[in-house]
Amino acid sequence: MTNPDFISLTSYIEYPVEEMNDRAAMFAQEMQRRRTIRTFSERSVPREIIEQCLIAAGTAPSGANRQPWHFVVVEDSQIKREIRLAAEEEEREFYTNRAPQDWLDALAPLGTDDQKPFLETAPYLIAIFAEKHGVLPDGSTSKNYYVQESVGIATGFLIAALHHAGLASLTHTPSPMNFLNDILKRPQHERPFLLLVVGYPAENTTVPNITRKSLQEIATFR
Ligand code: IYR
Repeated sequence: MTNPDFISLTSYIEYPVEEMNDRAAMFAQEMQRRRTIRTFSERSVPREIIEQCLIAAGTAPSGANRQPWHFVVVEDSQIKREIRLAAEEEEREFYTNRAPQDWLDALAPLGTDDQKPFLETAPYLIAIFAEKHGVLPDGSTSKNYYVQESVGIATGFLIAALHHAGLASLTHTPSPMNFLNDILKRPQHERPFLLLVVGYPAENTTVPNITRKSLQEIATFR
């Protein structure tokens, strides 16, 4: 067994309880403002902002610290077009044949369909890949643990970071999305997890008139 290497925790900050209360409430309020949008402006966004948000995403905890995620940031309009065409093909199949009626009923309040123009209008598409296993420098493979959970948490951090920075996003999950491996030239041991559409809302963007569950509905204290 190798000796674990520990260093002193210097980054932790304890706030007085009152300040903690304020911070918790402020953050909850800030997150309450977040809405998923489906109409994006073509306005460009400096790449540095996306880079910082990705650094924040990369701080997510992960199984055995394997950090089994890879983010492909797409800015190129030709690649966006390819992604849109492939995604719309899958979505056409989904909406006309694959989706059972109960799923279509559940989606009705969101007003979604097989048209995905935002895949071309938004300045960034961030394709998030989950690494089913790692690859060591000698080419051999290493096991990853809790991959779905880890990548899900990192994606949550990313969505929160983008919102915090003042950008809007859409979690888009064309299914299946193996076409992302081909278009983005990612190896087969990386599984497309989610496609995040990022940018400014288009002018006069509307969102579904839906609500969030209350604290009482989502939490139990005992
Ligand atoms: N992937 C399809 C369908 C879809 C599924 C769920 I669950 C949503 O919350 C929204 C859409 C699409 O993107 O249209």
